[in-house]
Amino acid sequence: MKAEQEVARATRGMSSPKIRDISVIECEPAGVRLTVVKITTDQDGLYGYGCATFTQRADLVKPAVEKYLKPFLLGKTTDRIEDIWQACYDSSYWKNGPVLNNAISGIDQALWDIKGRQAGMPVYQLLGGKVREAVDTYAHADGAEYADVVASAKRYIDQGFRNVRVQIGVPGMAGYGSARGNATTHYKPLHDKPLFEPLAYIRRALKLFEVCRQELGEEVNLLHDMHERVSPNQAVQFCKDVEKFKLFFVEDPLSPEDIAYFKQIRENCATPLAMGELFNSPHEWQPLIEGRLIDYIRCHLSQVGGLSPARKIAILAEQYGVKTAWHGPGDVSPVGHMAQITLDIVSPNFGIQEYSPFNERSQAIFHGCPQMKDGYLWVNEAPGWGIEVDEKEAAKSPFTSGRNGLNGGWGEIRRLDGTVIKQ
Ligand code: GCO
Ligand code: MG
Repeated sequence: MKAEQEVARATRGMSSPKIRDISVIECEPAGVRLTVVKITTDQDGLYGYGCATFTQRADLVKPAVEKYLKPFLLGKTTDRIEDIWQACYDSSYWKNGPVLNNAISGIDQALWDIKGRQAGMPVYQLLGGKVREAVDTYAHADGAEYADVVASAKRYIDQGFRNVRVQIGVPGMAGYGSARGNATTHYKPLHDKPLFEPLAYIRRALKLFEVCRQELGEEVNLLHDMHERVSPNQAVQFCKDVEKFKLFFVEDPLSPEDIAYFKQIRENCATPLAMGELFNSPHEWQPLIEGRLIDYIRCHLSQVGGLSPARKIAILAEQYGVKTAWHGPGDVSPVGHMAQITLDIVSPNFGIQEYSPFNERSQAIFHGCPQMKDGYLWVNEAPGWGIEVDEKEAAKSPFTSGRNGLNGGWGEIRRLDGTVIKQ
């Protein structure tokens, strides 16, 4: 190592690095748009990465970072993570929206990465160190038919997973989380868009849990994502009806607009409830946690503004006996996954972590992805997030306009009569 580099490394942590540049890395490994913010400091070789992925409106996050946060932050010290978070949050006056929160998350997580690299420690050490060895996860089992879901779940159980989310296709319909299948149906929708009817889905899902318990036994933990597809009263009934299957949790039975109905679900059953991936504002998670109306808070870290606010949510939840189950789909970058498993490993009230495998393209771009073994994710032990982004590889997988030409935006799903439903 060159002498100057040694000096630079030795003096890190003593002097205050200043933000010299902020750039946005965009890539689309295997069809999923990922956005990562890079902060470079005035200290030799000291930089950091943060996840700012909002796949459905990905193109808007970059200008939010480059046109607004970058000029605001250039020259500021990286020492003050919380102070920077507060200043960015307030500087738009109107706030708590997904684009701006993601932009702030990119900055926030990059600053934590820098802090870890300065200290020569993984970020979990800066948050107090591990309270467990590794992070228990759940995998996604799905299929067009019951037998396909069971086979898919068995494959994960054989790999060592103790927890499996099960989703079944609804013939002729655009259900969430599984293939649609080729079954012919009698439906005659009054439109040519993807179709969904809540009651058809509910019947399939209830039967699925019965089949899964028969075929997979009692020991495996089963989870299910309703993806806010039914009416509030249907959600109350559904949660009541599935109580007997002893699910690990039912996720998103209600949409964020309908969270007041959680009270009714609670009054009717003890089915464990998870909610939060769509939340952007404290007004959404506070009442559910304080009212003990859910069992698992599962915000999407970058949608709430990064590691700093998510850590506060975890601590708030701990006070009320609510556990964490951070949102971990494919549309979180490996940097974002490291941020959430960092929280998992330091939080006493960790519940479970959603797992999405890091595909080959993603691993070519992001070096140092967390390792999966027997259903457990292991944090990277290198300083910061322990992840290096290969920008040349990232450039080989640029954003595309997507299969539907909507740049990552989702199309519409309609009921038989043409009414748009929540996705
Ligand atoms: C989940 C989610 C995802 C989201 C996706 C949106 O629980 O994993 O519901 O599958 O739909 O992240 O882009
Ligand atoms: Mg979900």
